[in-house]
Amino acid sequence: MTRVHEHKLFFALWPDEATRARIAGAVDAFVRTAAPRGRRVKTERLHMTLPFLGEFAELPPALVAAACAAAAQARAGSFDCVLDRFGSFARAHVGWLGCAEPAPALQVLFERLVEALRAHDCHVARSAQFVPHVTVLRDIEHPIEAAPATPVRWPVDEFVLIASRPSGDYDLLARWPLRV
Ligand code: 2AM
Repeated sequence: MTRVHEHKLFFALWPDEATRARIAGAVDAFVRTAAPRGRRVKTERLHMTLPFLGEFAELPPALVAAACAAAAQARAGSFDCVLDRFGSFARAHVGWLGCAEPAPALQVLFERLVEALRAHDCHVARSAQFVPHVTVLRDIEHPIEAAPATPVRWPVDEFVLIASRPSGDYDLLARWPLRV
C-alpha cells in the first residue's frame, strides 16, 4: 500500500550532542534491565515533539511560512528539562523517556507556541494533551510500566521546526533562541 501523507511538520526541542548521548546511555541501561521489545529510535533523531502541524503529501510552503512567523513571535525563556522516567503510550506502541515533574517553562513554551500558531491560522494536532516526552522505542508489543531513570539534565535554550521526509530523515528548517 502506498502511503500518501509522508511529510510531517512539527516543532521540537532538539538535543545537543552531549544530551543526545546521555539520553542514549539512559536507554541502553533501561533496555539492558527491562528488555522491552521494540525498535530503538536512532540517536541522531531523538527529540521532544512540541506542536505538531500535520502530515502532508507535499510540504505546504504557506504553512511553513506561517509557522515560522508564529515561532518568531512566541516568547519564552530557557530552562533545564530533566528526563527521569520511562513510560509508554501503549496505543501508539511507543516507549519514551519523560519528566516526572516537567519544568513549568516547558509548558509555557508549548502554550505560547500554540497561541501564536492559532493567531497565524495554523491547526495544531492534540494541543490539549501535551505530555513532554522523548520517544525512544517504537513498535513496542506491551506497555512499559512507569520506571524511574537516572536523570538526564537537558539545558534547553532553543526550539526548532522540523520537516520529516518519506525516508524518515529530518530536515531542521529553522531554529529560534529561547529568551524573554
Ligand atoms: P512522538 O514524539 O511521540 O514520537 C514526528 O513524527 C514526530 O511527531 C514524532 O516524534 C511524533 O510523536 C509526532 N507525531 C506524529 N504524528 C503525530 C500526531 N498526529 N499528533 C501529534 N504528534 C504526532
